[in-house]
Order: sequence, then C-alpha cells, then structure tokens
Amino acid sequence: MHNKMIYEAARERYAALGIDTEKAISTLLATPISMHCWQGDDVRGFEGATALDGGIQATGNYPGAARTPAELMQDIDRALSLVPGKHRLNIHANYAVFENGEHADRDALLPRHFAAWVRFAKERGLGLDFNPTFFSHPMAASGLTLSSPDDNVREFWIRHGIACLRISEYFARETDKKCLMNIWIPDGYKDTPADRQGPRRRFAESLDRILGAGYDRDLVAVSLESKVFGIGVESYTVGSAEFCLEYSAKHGLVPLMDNGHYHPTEVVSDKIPSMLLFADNIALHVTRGVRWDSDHVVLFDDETREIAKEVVRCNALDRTFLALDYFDASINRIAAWVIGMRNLEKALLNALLTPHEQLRALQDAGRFTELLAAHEELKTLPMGAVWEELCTRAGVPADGSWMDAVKQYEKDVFPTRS
Ligand code: RNT
Ligand code: ZN
Repeated sequence: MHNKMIYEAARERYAALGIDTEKAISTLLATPISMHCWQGDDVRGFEGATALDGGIQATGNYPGAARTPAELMQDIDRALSLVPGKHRLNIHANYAVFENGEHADRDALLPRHFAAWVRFAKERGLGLDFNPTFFSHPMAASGLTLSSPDDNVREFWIRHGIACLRISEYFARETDKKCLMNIWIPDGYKDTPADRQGPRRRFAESLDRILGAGYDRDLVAVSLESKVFGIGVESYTVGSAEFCLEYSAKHGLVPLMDNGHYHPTEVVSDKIPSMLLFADNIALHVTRGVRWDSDHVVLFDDETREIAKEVVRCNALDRTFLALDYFDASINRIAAWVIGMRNLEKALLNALLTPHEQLRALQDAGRFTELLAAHEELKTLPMGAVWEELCTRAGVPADGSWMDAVKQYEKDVFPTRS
C-alpha cells in the first residue's frame, strides 16, 4: 500500500478515538528538544581534556569522535538532518571556541568565546542552551566546586557561574530565543560525611552569589539539576533532590530532573505532575540509566513514553524544557544522537496520540479493568504510520534508512579522524 494510504487509514483509526493526527503532527513539529553537544565527543570539549571526571563516565572507543569544533559541528549537522522538527543545541562551557589565538580559563570566559556556536546556530535557526562546566578542570580536582570549604576554589567557580550567565544572555539575544542555563555540580563524598549541611549551605551561598550578579529573566531561565550519587561520590551529593527543589522553589529557578539521577525504582514520570502543580516551568534531562546513571542512549521504552505522557497530559509542553543527556562512546555517536532524538519524539507523538480524556474518565469512574484493557490496546495502534508521515513532511527519512546516511558519512568522514 502507498504510504499516503497507510497514513490515511491510521488517521481514520485515530479519528474514531477522537484524536486528530494532523494536530499531533503539527504540535510535535513545533516542539523543540535541546540536543546535547557532548554526545559527539564523549564530553571531552575543546580544552584538551583527556579524562572526564565529576563522577560521570563515557565508556567505549568507537572510532570517529569529533576532535575539533569544525568536526563536532559537521556531526551535529549530519545528526539533525535525520531528525524531524526544529530543535535547539545544548552547549557546555568547556566547548568554547577560541579564535585569534585567544584563551581564557573557565572563570574568565566571555560571550565572544562562543561566537562560533552563535554563528552556527543562527545560520540554522537553532536555539541555544548553556551549561557551566563544574568538572574536568584542575580547580575541581578535589571533587568539590561551589560547595568547597576552600574559598579560592569556591570563588573561582562563582566567577565561572557568573561568566556563564553573561554567555547565556548573549545566546538569547543573538538567537532571539530564550536560553536555559543549567547548573549541575558534581560535589559529593565517597564515604559517609561528617557534615551534611555545611557543604549544602556553602552551595546555597555560592548560588546566591552567582544569581546575585543578576541576569535578564526575559532572556535566560536558570535551572538547577539534582543528583543522588556519582562514581566516587556514592554516599552523598551536595545537590540532592531536596536541596535543588527547595532552592529552585525559593529563588524562582527551574528545577531540572535527569531521570538517571534517582534511586533505581524511582521514576521521573511520577514526579512531573507534582512539580507542574507548583513550578511555572520544569526542565528534563532525558536519559537512560542501566543499573546506574550510565547515560545510555534514550529508547522508545516504557519510562520515556510515560515521561512524555505526563508532560502532554498535564498540558505542559510549553512549560517544559526538554533536553537529552547521555554519552555513549561505544557506538557511532551520530547514530546515538539520531536514535535518542527520534525516540523522544516518538514518545511525544505517542503521548499526543493517546486519548487522555477517555482514559481519565475510566479512572475517575473506577473502571479499572477497562482502563487496563484500553491502555494495552493503545499500544498497538498504528502510530508508526503517523510517525512516517510526519518524517516525510519534515523531509527526513521516515524509516530506518537514515542509518544508511550515517554509515556513508562514517565511511567518508571518519578515516580522516584517525
Ligand atoms: C551529570 C549530569 C549533567 C551532565 C552534563 C554533561 O550526571 O547529568 O547533566 O551529564 O552536564
Ligand atoms: Zn543531566
């Protein structure tokens, strides 16, 4: 059957359930996801770093990792050309592109050190998000940054945070799109601490100082990302869930939930609706932890679908900053981006094609047998036909043939990188 006919049949099938597939397609195509630059080079950045620290790890040695800004940008272009919709790019501070022989340490970074990213984004109509980098740096060697008891260390990182606010404002001004600046610190302890509150008090004071420098809230939203543990910081993290929630609520920041940052049976999908009752905005790092915060590529799996469903049924697509966060070095990195982007989009499409009102009515009427049956029947509706139509309209491969483009690119480009 011709693709168009397959879509028409699907459209009718969904219409019978009261779902407008055309609306779902246009909503999805208007929903940006912030694609993380750091999947392209295993979070290495452009400062000549050899090892990633901060309790996170990219494992694997698949060839072809981008080594320069030009290579990373070329890879990002290839990836985005295989993903439907208009998206955003998430840049970390260790990806400054120094030009004209300049160099600056993290605490002295200036907007112009990111001019190359602004040019890249503007040429492509992409929005930009930003992240201070509180790891992979000699001043973070103790494992502590904004919570350090060492004044010098703390002051260095406070200056870094303030520098990043200016860069975020610059991103927003130049792209004419609001920039999300996300703060995550790796600070914590391997073993049982003797003082749990002191580091958190220092972290709060450091944040107060950074935010106290002021920033234009029309241009920049600042989010704070919590975490439960990291490699080498198994017993205690300063930026715990409670710390970040309370600090964000009190200071008008956006709470950011990374679904790899909770105890293994805790799910972010269940947190989203609660947060949305109280926070104007929330931010998500969609990832996949396997046994630990391993940052595997995002799948079209139950929890990703559940996360998307909550955002959609809380009617909060425009209140949620969506981003990906993973780094797999064991497979083709461009494919890793494409798979994760397409999967989060599929999860959102699935959510947009779900008859939430009918399901809610069943729940409220206590008709749980029918609810369970309906949930299970929905799983095999022809969502794939809608997805393929959407991809075709967006001018990207509708099926797995996008992998051929990645393989060709690997053949053409990677040999020059060894
Ligand atoms: C680490 C956090 C954080 C990082 C990025 C690279 O556990 O998830 O978001 O992944 O800053
Ligand atoms: Zn994260």
